Amino acid sequence: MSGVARATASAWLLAGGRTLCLEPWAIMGVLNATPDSFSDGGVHLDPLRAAEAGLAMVEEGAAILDVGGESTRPGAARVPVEEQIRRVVPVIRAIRRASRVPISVDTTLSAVARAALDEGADAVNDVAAGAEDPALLPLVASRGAGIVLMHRLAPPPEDAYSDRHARPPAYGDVAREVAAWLLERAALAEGAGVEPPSIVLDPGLGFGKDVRQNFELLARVGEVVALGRPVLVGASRKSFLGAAAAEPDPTRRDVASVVAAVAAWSAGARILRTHEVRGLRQGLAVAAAILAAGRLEDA
Ligand code: HH2
Repeated sequence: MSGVARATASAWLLAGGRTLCLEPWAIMGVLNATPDSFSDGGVHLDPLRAAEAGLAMVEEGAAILDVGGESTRPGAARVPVEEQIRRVVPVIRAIRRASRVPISVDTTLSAVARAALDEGADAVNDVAAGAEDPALLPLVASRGAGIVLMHRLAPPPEDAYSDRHARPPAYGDVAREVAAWLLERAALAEGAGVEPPSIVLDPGLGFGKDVRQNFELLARVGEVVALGRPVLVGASRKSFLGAAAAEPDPTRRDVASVVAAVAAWSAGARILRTHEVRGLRQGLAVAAAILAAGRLEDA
């Protein structure tokens, strides 16, 4: 595990001037208030139970909870604004009653983001990087909220699982193109008034990439880190891991997910999005202990 890229920012600026410490890592626990998410669909439909599950993730080591009301799995139907709000707001409200843990809302729509921020969410996780709703980046700027800008090729109805693309999505050099696109989106976000320390970049594993392209992106995530912004990686339970590990059931891919997240962390990604917090925290802690022991030997 030598040659670790140093993450250049050690904190993420959130709404209200709060910051999320990114060293040595920040685990983002996934809380999907959806009936149809690819691995936890239907698990968190009751808002109080969802909040309890979120708080349990915090106990296990999550530094931030990502609450979503629309599945982004390939082929998923779009969920209307009102329904997304109906799903996410009670969950955020219930978490907020019990805890100050940072919360991001996983949405591409400004109306959903606004409702979530009004309930005390701190950041917006936009898998469209502001490209779907032109009001989203100005909203984030006006609230001083954090923003995740993720790369994807197409919205979910037009996408396919990594192992089911009829032909590889067209990239010349996948890592270079993703990094260049994220740089453009970050400049656009800043142009809309978003503070630079509020911006996190995400290569969007599983979104418009086939199995090989996802692994290449993961292997070269240091090139996204080199852009000088905090980087989030969401590999958890995704189908490209299932393809390598020969595991068709997403809920049985948690070990594969830990290995992928630890690899991303070793390359400098600091926010790791996961459905299963405990195993990831253990994996990261062991990787960090190995690194620290290596440094002692050098001294
Ligand atoms: N992946 C998913 C959803 N949101 N956000 C970011 N920033 N990065 C990701 O990689 C990412 C994301 C897909 O995972 P999940 O939320 O579990 O599934 P679904 O979209 O079916 O709800």
